[in-house]
Amino acid sequence: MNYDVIGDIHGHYEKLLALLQSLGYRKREGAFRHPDGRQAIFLGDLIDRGPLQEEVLYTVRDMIEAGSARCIMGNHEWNAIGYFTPVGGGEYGKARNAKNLKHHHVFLDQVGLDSARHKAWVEWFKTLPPFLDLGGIQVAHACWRESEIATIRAGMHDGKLTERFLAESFVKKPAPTAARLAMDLVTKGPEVKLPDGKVFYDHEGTPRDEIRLQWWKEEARTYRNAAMVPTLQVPSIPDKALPDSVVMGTDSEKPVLVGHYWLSGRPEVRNGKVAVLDFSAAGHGPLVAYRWDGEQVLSNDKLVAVGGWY
Ligand SMILES: [Mn+2]
Repeated sequence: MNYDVIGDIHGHYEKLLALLQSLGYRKREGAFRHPDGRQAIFLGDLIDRGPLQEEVLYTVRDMIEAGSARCIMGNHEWNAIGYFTPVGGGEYGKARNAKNLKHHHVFLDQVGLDSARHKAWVEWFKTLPPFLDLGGIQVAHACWRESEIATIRAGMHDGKLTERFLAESFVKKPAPTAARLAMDLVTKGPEVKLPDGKVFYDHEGTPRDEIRLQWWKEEARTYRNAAMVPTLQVPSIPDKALPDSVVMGTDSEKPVLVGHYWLSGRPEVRNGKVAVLDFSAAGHGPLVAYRWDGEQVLSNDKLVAVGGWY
């Protein structure tokens, strides 16, 4: 089967419609379908931030039910499950505090906190697998590493996470569970604490002592070369060797396609083996798809970008 792998939508329904149109999908019998039988693969983060989140959810859900799409779980769907799920003592899997509300309130405004629709969408999020092995390629929201994928696979039944694994994935204290560490890596990617008490300032101006890693840069050996930070912040990242515990690259034998990273600039694959398809559709960037037709070396001419500036 050939696939159209689609990056993070974050409620931007107008970009989703434009991209599906441009890829050749047409609405028939209630769902978008491709005349050649291609399947759309959504990389997660359907919700939060954008203006028409339920429209995106209905569109994707209808495609899945029609057999014309599959979708994996992003960190925003995982967080949404936690935000809805009590874990005892008046607490939730994802704390209902101001910081988390800031990232989730547009979704909650649309569905209504603790409403029947809220519950129904959370139940649907639980049906999304955190990764898919599609034969010739593999997809996850942020990173593929065999050990963490194996941990998650062991926590799945009938193609979805078990309630028990999900509950374990919300446990941070006294120490994060294996389920939490695996979900963190696969849906949010690897991070490392900066040495010597150093910090950088993220795009909201918040000081942070941990950096996201451009894990696909197998050759990167220093914090500065590996860091995923705003360009102006690069000089403040130490040009010092990464600790041995940091693993760069992926051990997947097949090409890996992910979203999550809010890239900017002209859409390009990272290399022949890794494509990152999030080019900030949540902001002013385009929604990006990779049209995969069986090749084992990914290439830029298979990318389709619509609905944004770059
Ligand atoms: Mn994400």
